[in-house]
Amino acid sequence: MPRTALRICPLCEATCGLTLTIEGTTVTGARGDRDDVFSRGFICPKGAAFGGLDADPDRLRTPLVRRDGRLREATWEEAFQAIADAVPALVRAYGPQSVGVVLGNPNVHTMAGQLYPPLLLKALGTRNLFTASTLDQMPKHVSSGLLFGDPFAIPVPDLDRTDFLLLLGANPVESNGSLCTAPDFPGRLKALRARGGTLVVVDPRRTRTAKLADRHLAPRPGSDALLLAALAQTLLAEELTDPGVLAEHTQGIGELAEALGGFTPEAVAPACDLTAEEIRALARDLAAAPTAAVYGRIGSCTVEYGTLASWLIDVLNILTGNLDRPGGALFPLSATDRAPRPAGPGKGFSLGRWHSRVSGHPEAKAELPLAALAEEIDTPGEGRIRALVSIAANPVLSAPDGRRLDAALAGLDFMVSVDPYLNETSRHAHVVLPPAPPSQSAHFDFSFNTFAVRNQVRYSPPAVPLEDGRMDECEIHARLVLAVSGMHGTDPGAVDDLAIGATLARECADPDSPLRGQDPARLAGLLAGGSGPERRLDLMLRLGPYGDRFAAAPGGDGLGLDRLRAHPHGIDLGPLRPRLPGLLRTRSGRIELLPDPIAAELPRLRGTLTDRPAALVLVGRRHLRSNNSWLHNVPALAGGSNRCTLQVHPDDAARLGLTDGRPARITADGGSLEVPVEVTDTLRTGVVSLPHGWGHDRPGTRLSVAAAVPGVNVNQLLDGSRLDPLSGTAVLNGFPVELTPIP
Ligand SMILES: Nc1nc2c(c(=O)[nH]1)N[C@H]1C(S)=C(S)[C@@H](COP(=O)(O)OP(=O)(O)OC[C@H]3O[C@@H](n4cnc5c(=O)[nH]c(N)nc54)[C@H](O)[C@@H]3O)O[C@H]1N2
Ligand SMILES: Nc1nc2c(c(=O)[nH]1)N[C@H]1C(S)=C(S)[C@@H](COP(=O)(O)OP(=O)(O)OC[C@H]3O[C@@H](n4cnc5c(=O)[nH]c(N)nc54)[C@H](O)[C@@H]3O)O[C@H]1N2
Ligand code: SF4
Ligand SMILES: [Mo]
Repeated sequence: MPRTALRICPLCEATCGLTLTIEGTTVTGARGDRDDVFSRGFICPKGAAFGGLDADPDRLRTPLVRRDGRLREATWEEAFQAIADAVPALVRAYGPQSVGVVLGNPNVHTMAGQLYPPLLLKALGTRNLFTASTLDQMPKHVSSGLLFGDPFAIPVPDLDRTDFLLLLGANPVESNGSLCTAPDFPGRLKALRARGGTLVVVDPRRTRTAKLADRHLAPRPGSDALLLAALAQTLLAEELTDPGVLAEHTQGIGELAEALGGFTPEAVAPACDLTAEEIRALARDLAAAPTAAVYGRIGSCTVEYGTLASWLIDVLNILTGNLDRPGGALFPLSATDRAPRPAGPGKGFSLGRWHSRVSGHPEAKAELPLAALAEEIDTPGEGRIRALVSIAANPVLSAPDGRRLDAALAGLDFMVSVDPYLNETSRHAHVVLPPAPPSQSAHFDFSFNTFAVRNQVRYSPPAVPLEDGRMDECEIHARLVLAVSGMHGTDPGAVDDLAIGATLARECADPDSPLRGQDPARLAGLLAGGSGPERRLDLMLRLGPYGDRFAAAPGGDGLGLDRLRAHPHGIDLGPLRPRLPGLLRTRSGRIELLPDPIAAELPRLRGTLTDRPAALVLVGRRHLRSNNSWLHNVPALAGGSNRCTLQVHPDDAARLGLTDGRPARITADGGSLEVPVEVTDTLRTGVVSLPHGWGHDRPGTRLSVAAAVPGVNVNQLLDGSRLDPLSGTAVLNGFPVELTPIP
C-alpha cells in the first residue's frame, strides 16, 4: 500500500511543502501539501520531479576513493581514513592556508550545510573560503553589512501587502524567487496586480515576469546602479523623500544628496539607454505609492557595480520610508535567529580584513572570490592551496574559466568532494562522500526562513528510513570535521555535543540572556531530538525569538522541536513586523546611509557615464525546470524548451548574419564557444543570452542523461578578472562578447 509523507522541497528558495507518495522505500509521486502553512499546496515542475531526482540511478551509493589514479568504490571507513591520512599531514607540512574550502549552493538547502561548515572551517583554521555567494548575492551582504552593520540583515519585499513593487534583475516566474522566500511567487505577483498594485520590472529581457508587469524597462545590462542612482537623485532633488520614523535612526542623508548630485536622469539616460522622462516618472511613482518595495536579484548583483546597486535599492527603500514598514521591505524574524537584543551601537562591518594571496582581493564576510580559486591553486609560492574540501559545489561549471579550474583541481595534492554525483568538479576528488538522497534526510530551512515573506517554521523528518550502506549528510560532515582534525574514529555525536556545549556555555555566561547563571550541562540534558542535528535544532529553536527558553513551566507555547514536530504542516508565526532599530549593529547604532567604501566607489561609477558601451553584451537566464548545474540528469526535467541556446534579437541576427537553429561562434575574455542560435525578440538589441550550468561533456563523470545533451559552459567566456570590487562577486551579466556565424 502506498503511503504519504511530508517533505519540504530543497530544490529552490521557495521551500514548498510537498506530499510525497511512497511505495516501499521509493518516492513515486509528489504533490503540493495543501495544509502547509506557507506554501498552501503550491508546487512547480521541479518539486513534482522529486521522486525522479531522489531515485536517479546515477546518484552515487557508496564513497569513492582514488587508488592508482582511479576513483573506486570504497567503504565509509576507508574514505574517512584516507582523509585522516592526508589532510592533517598537509596542514602540518604547509600550514592551514594550504587547505581551501568551497561551499556550493545546495548547502543552503540542507541541514548539514548550515550546521557543520562553520565547525569545519574552525577545525581547519583556513581563511581560504570560497562560496557560491561570490557568484551570487555577496553584493547584498556587503551593502547590508555597511548600511545596517549586519551582512545578514537583508530586507525582503512585503509581497503580499505592498502597493508597488519595483523588481530589478530578477525573474521569479522562472526562478521562484531568491533572497525572498515566497512559495508561489508568480501567484503573489498576480495578486498584487489584482488588488490594484503596480509591478514594474527592469530587465534587458522581456521575461515571463516582465510579461506580468504594468511597466517593463529594458535598460542596457550593467547599468542598474546608474538607473537607481538617478531615481534616488530625483527623489532628493524634487524633495520627494519621506523617510518618516526612519529619519531618527539614519545618518548621512545630506551627504548622500551631495554624493548623488551628478546622477541626474538626464546624465544617466544615455548609458542606461532609457529616457530621462521614464526615469523621472518612475521615481515619482515610487514616491507617490502608499507603500512600495524595491527588490533586486541576480541581474543587479552579478555585475560590475553590484554592491552599489544593492546599496541603492535599500537607499530607495529608506528615502521613501518603506524600509521596515508593512507593505515595504521588512526584515524577517526567523525561529532560529538569535533572539533580539537591546538596540545600541555594535561592532560594525569591515571589508578587507585580509586579502587573497595572488591578486590581493579583499575578503568580504570572511570569503574570497570564487573566481580567484584557480589562481590560488595553480600559482606557485608559499601559501598555495594544495588541498581542497568541496561541499555541494560544481565550480568547474558555475564559476568563471572552468577550463583553468579543471586543470588546477587536477593538480591538487588532495581533494574531498561531498556530493551525490560524480560530475565535472567531483571527478577530480581523491575522496567523494555521497550524501543520502533527500527522501532519507531531515530538512529544516535555517537560511531561507530568514528571507521569508511571512514568519513561519516547518520541519521535515526523513520521509524514508536511511537505506543500508547510506550515510546521512550530517554524519558525513561531522565525520569530516573529525577526520581533518586528527580525531578520526571519535563518535561523530561528539561534534554536535561540542557545538551544543559551546552555545549553552556562552548563553549561560551572557548577562543579557534569560539563561544567565544556569548550568549548561543540565540544559543540554533537556534537549529533545533523536540525533545530534535534531538536538542542535531544538537548542536553536528554544533560544530563538519564539523559543521556550527552557522555561520550567510546561504547557507554555514557546517553541521547541517537540512542539514543531506536533505541527507537521508547520507553524505560522505571523506577518513580517518592523524590527528597527533593534537589529542595527553599526558602530553608530544608526543606519549609515553613505558608508565610506561606497562613497569611494561613486566616482568610478560616475566615470562610466562617458564610457562607450560595448556593441554586444551577454546576460544569463534561468529555466523553470533547471537548477544551476545539477538538474540536467533528470529525464522529466530535461529537453523541451530547457535548452542551452544563445538567444539573439532578430535585428542583431540580421546584422551579424545569424540564422535561427544554426550554430554561431561566441567569443569573450576567457575563450570561445560554438552554440546554436535561437532568434527571439524577447531580448533588447545589443544583448544575447546564454544559460549557465551546462557543458556536461567532460570525461570521467557519471551523468548519463546530462552527458547526452551536454550544452556549453557559458562561464568559459570569462577569465575571472571581471569582479564587483567591493564584494569580489564575479561579473556574470553584461560582459562584452563577439559573435560570428559558423558557415
Ligand atoms: N554564468 C552564470 N554563472 C552562474 C550563475 C549565473 O546566473 N550565470 N549563477 C550563480 C549562482 S546564483 C549560483 S548559486 C552558483 C551555483 O553554483 P554551485 O554552488 O557550484 O552549485 P550548483 O551548480 O547548483 O552545483 C551543486 C552541486 O551540489 C551537488 N548537490 C546537490 N544536492 C546536494 C546535497 O544535498 N548535498 C551535497 N553535498 N551536494 C549536493 C550537485 O551534485 C552539484 O555538484 O552558480 C553561479 N554561476
Ligand atoms: N528554475 C530555476 N530556479 C532557480 C535557479 C535555477 O537555476 N533555475 N537558481 C536558483 C539560484 S541559485 C538563484 S541565485 C536564484 C536567482 O533568481 P533570479 O535572480 O530571479 O534569477 P534569474 O532568472 O537569473 O534572473 C535574473 C534576471 O536578470 C536579468 N539581467 C541580466 N543582467 C541584468 C542587468 O544588468 N540588469 C537588470 N536589471 N537585469 C539583468 C536577466 O535577464 C534575468 O532575467 O534562482 C534560484 N532558482
Ligand atoms: S517552487 Fe521551488 S520549492 Fe517549490 S516545488 Fe518548485 S523547486 Fe520546489
Ligand atoms: Mo544562487
